Amino acid sequence: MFNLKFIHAADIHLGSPFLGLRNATEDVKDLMHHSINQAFEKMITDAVAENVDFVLIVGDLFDEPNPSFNVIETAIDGFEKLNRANIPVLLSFGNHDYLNEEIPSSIFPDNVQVFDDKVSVKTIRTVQNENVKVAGFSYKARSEPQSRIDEYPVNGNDADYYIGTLHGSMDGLNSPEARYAPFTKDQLISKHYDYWALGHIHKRVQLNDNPLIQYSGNTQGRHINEQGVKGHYLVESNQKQLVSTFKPTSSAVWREIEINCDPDDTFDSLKEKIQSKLSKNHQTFDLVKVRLNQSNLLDQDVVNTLMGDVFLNRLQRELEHQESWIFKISLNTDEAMQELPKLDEDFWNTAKADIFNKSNILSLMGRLQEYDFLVDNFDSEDTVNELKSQSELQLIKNSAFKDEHHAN
Ligand SMILES: [Mn+2]
Repeated sequence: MFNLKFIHAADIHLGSPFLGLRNATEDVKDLMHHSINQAFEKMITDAVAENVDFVLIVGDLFDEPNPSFNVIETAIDGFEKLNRANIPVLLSFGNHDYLNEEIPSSIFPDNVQVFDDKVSVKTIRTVQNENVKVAGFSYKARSEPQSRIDEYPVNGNDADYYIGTLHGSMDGLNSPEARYAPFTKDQLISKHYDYWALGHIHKRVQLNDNPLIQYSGNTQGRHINEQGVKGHYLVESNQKQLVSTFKPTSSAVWREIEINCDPDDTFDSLKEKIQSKLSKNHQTFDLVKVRLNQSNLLDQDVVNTLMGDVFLNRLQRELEHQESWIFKISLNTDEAMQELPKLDEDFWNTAKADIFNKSNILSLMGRLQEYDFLVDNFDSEDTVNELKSQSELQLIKNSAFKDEHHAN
C-alpha cells in the first residue's frame, strides 16, 4: 500500500529585490522585504506538517549565483528544520543561481542532495520502503541554450515512482529564443515518468494531467507581472497516479483593478470607486495597480494631476493602514485618439508600432539587461502597452496646452 507524498517547489528567489515600491512606506517595504523568506519558511513548515517523503526544489532557490551570507543562512536554517524531521531535499540550481564555488554543496546539511551539471538520477527510499527515482541537473551558467532532454533516461520500471525535475522553458511557452534548456511536451511524455516537476516559469502552468507535467510557479510574486497568489504543490499518490494540491505561500499579492471613468469624475469620486474595488476579506496584503479606463473622458485638470504623483500620493496616504498598497495608477487610453485631432492617426499608429516594441525597449536597456529582474519587467506586453499609453497621454496633454495658448 503506497502512500507517497512530496513537495514540488521552484523559483523561490531568496534575496530578490522588488520592483514598483519606490514610494512605499517603510511598513510596506518591510513587509515585502520579508515576504520572500516567509514564503520559503511556509513551504518548510508545510513539508514538516505534512510529513512529506522529500522536497524538490527545481532551480532558482537564490536570486543570484553569489547570494549574501544572510540569504544562504535562511536556506540552511530551513533545510536544518527538514533535516530534524528526516525529510530529504533534492536541490537543483537554475539560471539565476547556477553552480559555482561560492556555494559548495557541503555548506548544506546532510539531508540536502544537490544535482550537478550532468543529468543524474538520485534514489530515495521512503519510510514506507518505496523506491523513488528522481532525475535532474543544475545549470552551470546563466543560460542553457542546449536541450538537455536526451540525457534523461527512460523509465526502466525499476522503481516504484520515477520523477523528472527540469528548470527550463517549453518551446514557444517563453521567449522566441528559448535559452533555457528548451523541451517539448512530447519529449517529456516519451520518458514515461510518473511526474515532471518544472521550474523557471513564474506562473503555475499545467502542461499535461496524466502523468502530471507542471510548473509550480514562484513562491512569492516580485512585481506586477507576477500577479496572484503564489505557492508550491503538494504531490501525493492516489492509487498509482500522482495528483497535486496547490499550497499558497505568498503573504503579499500583486493585483490589478480596473475602474471606468465618467466625464464628471473628480478626485473624490475616483477615490471612492477605487476604495470600493479594494477587496477587504482575504488573508494577504495586496499590492495594487489601478487601471483607469476611458480616462480621456475626464476633465483636463483631473488628467493633469493624475499624471503626476499628487493623486497617487493622496490615495496612498488615505489608504495607508489598510490591507493594501496602491503602487501605481495607470491611465488607459483606448479611446484617446479621438482627442488628438492635430496628429495624423495613421502616422501615429505606424510610429507607435515601430517604436514601442520589446526589442527596441530591450536594446535601449543596454547593459541593464544583465539584471534579470529588470528584463523580466520590461520583456512583457504589459510594460510595452504602458509606455504607449503614457506617451499618448503626454501628447494629449501637450496638445491641450497648445490649444489654450492659441485661444489667448
Ligand atoms: Mn526563476
